[in-house]
Amino acid sequence: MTDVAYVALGSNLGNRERALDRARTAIAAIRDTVITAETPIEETEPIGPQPQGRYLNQMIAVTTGLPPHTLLAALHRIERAAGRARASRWGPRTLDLDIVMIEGQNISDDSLNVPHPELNNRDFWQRQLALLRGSVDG
Ligand code: PH2
Ligand code: MG
Ligand code: MG
Repeated sequence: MTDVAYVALGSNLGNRERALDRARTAIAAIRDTVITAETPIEETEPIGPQPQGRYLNQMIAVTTGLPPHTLLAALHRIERAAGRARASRWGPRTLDLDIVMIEGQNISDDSLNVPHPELNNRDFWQRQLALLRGSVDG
């Protein structure tokens, strides 16, 4: 089975643009997974309690033969390999990779919620997702 998944990339620590570039390269190397579309990178105001720097955010569409939790594990490995530093939940981080949506799937368990519960609160995710779904659907 092939799924179409939408993955959000975010960084607000260190060389943010390089973190996103490297993340895309690493995602393209995940087995059975192909990046089919990317949005432009946008700079966004931080969402969350503590004062922190602005984020670079981007979303990509992938097709993948991996089950959702296997894709998630691969994304977590990429975050760790990026030397992800994260002080706290919602706090600044070098790289964050979130599965925002998978076409035709609703998942809700201890490790994965898809669609991502924050989708409704993030204008930039909604805009980026609309762009990608437009280009995926032709
Ligand atoms: N991610 C967070 C917390 N706050 N703010 C913006 N602008 N972009 C993010 O990706 C983001 C955030 C936790 O994952
Ligand atoms: Mg996140
Ligand atoms: Mg995350």
